[in-house]
Amino acid sequence: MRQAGRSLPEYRAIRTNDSILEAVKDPELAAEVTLQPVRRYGVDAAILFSDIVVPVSAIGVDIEIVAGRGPVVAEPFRYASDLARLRPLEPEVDTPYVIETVKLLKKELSVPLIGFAGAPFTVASYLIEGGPSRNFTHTKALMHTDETTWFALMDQLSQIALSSLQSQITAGADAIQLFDSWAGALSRADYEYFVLPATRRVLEGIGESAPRIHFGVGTGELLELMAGAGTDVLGVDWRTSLTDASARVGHRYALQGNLDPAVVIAGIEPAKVETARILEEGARHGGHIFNLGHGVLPETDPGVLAELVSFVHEWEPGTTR
Ligand code: 1CP
Repeated sequence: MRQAGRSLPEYRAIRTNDSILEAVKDPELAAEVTLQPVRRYGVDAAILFSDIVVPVSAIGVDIEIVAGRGPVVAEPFRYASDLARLRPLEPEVDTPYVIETVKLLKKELSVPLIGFAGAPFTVASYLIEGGPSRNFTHTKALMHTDETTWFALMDQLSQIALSSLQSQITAGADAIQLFDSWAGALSRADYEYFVLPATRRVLEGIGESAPRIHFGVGTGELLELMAGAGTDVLGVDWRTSLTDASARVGHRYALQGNLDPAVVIAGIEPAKVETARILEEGARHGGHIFNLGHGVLPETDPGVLAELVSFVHEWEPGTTR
């Protein structure tokens, strides 16, 4: 999960004033940043240090990551003519530094490495809105007024995501996560018609070459559809209990989640109570990967997170109320 500015002092110490998009071009640095939380917390997997907009930036879209805000596109995509600003991603040529970072990490890591990409809808939302958005009005306007352009854009972005993921798997990533963070903004009908086909092309394109995790925020109403896109693990945010998620998607999929990141800030005691409840629910479901329901909030105390990781490791089913 994105760490929203990363709360670790060792991260702030090695990050220069360069944008994160520059930092990921330095494989030694990107590998070191990936390793930091593994060392500090003893978590069971590492997530590559990169960003969902790295591939579109690498093929020439003028995009910056603005501190405290997120990805900002100088000239938002609005018309059919904007499609010419994208082209297929050639990972060996366009993002060799991502491949190199994965290779470096495979030598260093003793836990699995998760590679990732942004799902077509979520990346499109940044391109069309021009930045982070609350209501996604331009994105929804394009899908509802110019289907041809919308589906062509989804097609381009699905190819870009798939190529990027395949290159990470070839370099050694042990699993991949597809982030459709903002899909929860859509109705079921719009998700199914306008978004699902492109997402399915990405996840089915990966097939059995690596375990797949599919995640979005506020997607309680979309879970069955997101599971059906072709995944092994379904990420769930804290708004939907794992028990409800389990009833909706069945036992064919493992679940990932879903502690509310704000509860970690409330303190270790409330965090343990909530975590125990989640672990019980996850154990009842079967396959469960514990994590936060979304990224670590910047003001999070690393000490509380470290204690929480130990708590999860030591917990056994049936030991909590
Ligand atoms: O320079 C910085 O340190 C700024 C903070 C930051 C970081 C650490 C951004 C800006 N991106 C990242 C790295 C990142 N992004 C990772 C690597 C793992 C890690 O370092 O923790 C990952 C997996 C992402 C994925 C990502 N980027 C997502 C999907 C996951 C999620 O959190 O929902 C999204 C939506 C983005 C866009 C993005 N990049 C950065 C920000 C602040 C945002 C979100 C902006 C918004 O709210 O719309």
